[in-house]
Amino acid sequence: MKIRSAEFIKSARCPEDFPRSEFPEVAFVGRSNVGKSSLINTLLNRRRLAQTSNTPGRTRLINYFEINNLFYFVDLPGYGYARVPLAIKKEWGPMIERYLKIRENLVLVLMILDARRIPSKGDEMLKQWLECNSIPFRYVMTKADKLSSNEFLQQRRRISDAFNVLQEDFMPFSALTGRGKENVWKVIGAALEGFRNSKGYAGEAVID
Ligand SMILES: Nc1nc2c(ncn2[C@@H]2O[C@H](COP(=O)(O)OP(=O)(O)OP(=O)(O)O)[C@@H](O)[C@H]2O)c(=O)[nH]1
Ligand SMILES: [Mg+2]
Repeated sequence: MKIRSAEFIKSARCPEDFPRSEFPEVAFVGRSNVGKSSLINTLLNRRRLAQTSNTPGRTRLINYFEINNLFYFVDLPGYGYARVPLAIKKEWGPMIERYLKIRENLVLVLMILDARRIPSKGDEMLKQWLECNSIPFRYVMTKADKLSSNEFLQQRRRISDAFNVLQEDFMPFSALTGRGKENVWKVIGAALEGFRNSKGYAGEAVID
């Protein structure tokens, strides 16, 4: 994917704040500190467009980025980290749920999992919730650089068992090495193309 432009648009908390545009959007969800913002930066070849941190709970609002004047990436706050203040934890559920339910042009959710960890209760609840609400989503196993090839395969088996889905459904990724970047773009590209086709758009392709 050629990135011609990538810019931060706004931080939103409630539906009134969401952009009123027809652009399709791709959202990134997962536990705090799992690497959602880093994944966005890697995909966009930017170092600090989405703010990242060693401290969980860095992203606290719904952050919109506009790419190539054609679509949005939406960086969501993470869940499930014990040290995040209670007020923020309480706000997370309703804020994300509202977002996921209301955005008609949400073409794909990427659910980010730490390759080293077994899915948490929060991960499982989110997976079930996405399924129940027929929201299209795919899994990315990030921080793959922290495991050897064998460890990664072992972990992928454990995680896929926990979720009861095929191992192939988990895309390996590393923000450190760039591993998996092309593959994740392929999945995003297919979702964006599907949206364009469903709308009967002609002209310039989203993916090049
Ligand atoms: N080694 C390694 N570190 C990573 C990777 N992705 C993210 N990190 C590190 O993990 C930490 C958290 O990354 P973020 O991208 O801020 O995580 P987040 O999911 O956006 O976190 P919240 O906004 O708090 O929910 C940072 O210190 C990153 O440098 C990766 O693929 N490999
Ligand atoms: Mg973040």
